[in-house]
Amino acid sequence: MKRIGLILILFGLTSLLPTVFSPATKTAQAAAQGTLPPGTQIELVMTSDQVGDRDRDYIGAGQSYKYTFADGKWFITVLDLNRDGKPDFITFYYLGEGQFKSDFWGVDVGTNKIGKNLEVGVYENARRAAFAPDGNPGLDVGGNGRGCNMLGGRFTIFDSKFDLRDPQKPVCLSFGVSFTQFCEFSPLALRGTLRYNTSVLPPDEENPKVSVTSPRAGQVINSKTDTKIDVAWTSLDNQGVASHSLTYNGIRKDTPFSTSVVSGLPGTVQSFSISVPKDDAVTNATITVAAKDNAGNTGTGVSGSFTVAADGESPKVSNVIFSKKKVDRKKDPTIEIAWRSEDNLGVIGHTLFFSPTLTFSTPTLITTGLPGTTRVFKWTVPNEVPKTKTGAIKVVALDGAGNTGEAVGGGNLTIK
Ligand SMILES: [Ca+2]
Ligand SMILES: [Ca+2]
Ligand SMILES: [Ca+2]
Repeated sequence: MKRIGLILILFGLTSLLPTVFSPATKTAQAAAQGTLPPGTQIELVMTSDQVGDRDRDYIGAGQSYKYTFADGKWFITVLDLNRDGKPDFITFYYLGEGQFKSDFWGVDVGTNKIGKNLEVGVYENARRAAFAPDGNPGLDVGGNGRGCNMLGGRFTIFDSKFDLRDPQKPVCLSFGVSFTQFCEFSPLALRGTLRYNTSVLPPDEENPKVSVTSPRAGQVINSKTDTKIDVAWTSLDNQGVASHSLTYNGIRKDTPFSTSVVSGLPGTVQSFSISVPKDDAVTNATITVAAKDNAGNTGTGVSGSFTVAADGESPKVSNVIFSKKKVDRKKDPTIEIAWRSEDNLGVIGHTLFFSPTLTFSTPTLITTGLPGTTRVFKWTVPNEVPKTKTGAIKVVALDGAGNTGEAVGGGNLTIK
């Protein structure tokens, strides 16, 4: 049910080129521009939807494509089907060479059935170009042996210039079209852009993407000591981010708030510091970063939920105990250390030190970065630790605001 006639059209066409596209001259003024000269700028870029392993746009088969002038032969035909002296139907053919030698594509764009010529604008409700009913613009992108019997879609012509000095041979000087095609009215699309000798960019319909990397989820900003919230993010856009704005959301004194912090930050900026009032307290706090592109499309990212707290309270550590009083490394070099720790806002980490005496003047780091919920650690005493009969272990607990508390156990631990 899919037509594969394009290759026949192409072979027919190439044999006619560079003469005028004669079958059309009976009914319309037409021109084929023949092999495009060196220095031509042309590019066809397409992506084809695919969902899962099997559901995909038929024409593009779920693949992405990009062809430029260097990748093969290109041909253009221009038609004036409604015979008012201005082109209303254009076809671009691509015949691949080199690594693309088995590729061929055709792109038809027509405005003849809506009584218009090829003018810059947005064209909705497109139908298969050669058979478009009155009132519908025409589109048809096919290739590599695949074509649609019926199709829906839309396209935007963003550049369209012709040399009309010879009415029998309208010549396309520059053209740009971006299209979305639904083959056989499938929900899966083939999307693409064709640009011919144009510096005009296609309309930007893609939102920027934003990811906020700071503050982190669970982070506590201590408003007794910290004076700012450091916000950091990454933002990307197909045509570049133009500006950023930041919003601070949270709950202060049981009242939710959403405050615009800054807007109009340049697109290149990806960090900002927000001042923290002394002793401020905010729960469920988040920062939303919105990025805008030049077409006004907006994308947002939200930070992890953090807390602002006036935390002057350090964690408390107690009951540092051991599974044994004597470690004989020749027999069993391990010892279990356990402790208690607590904090008004929660302990977020533990660090353990060993010292051969209670002075801790030359401590050995046992471990760091233990989770706040971990309160036991099995230590394998390394050979570098000196022998002692007065060994001691210090446990340091850290809260989210950077406060630390510690306790020491032992003083009589024997290591041999
Ligand atoms: Ca016309
Ligand atoms: Ca964009
Ligand atoms: Ca605390």
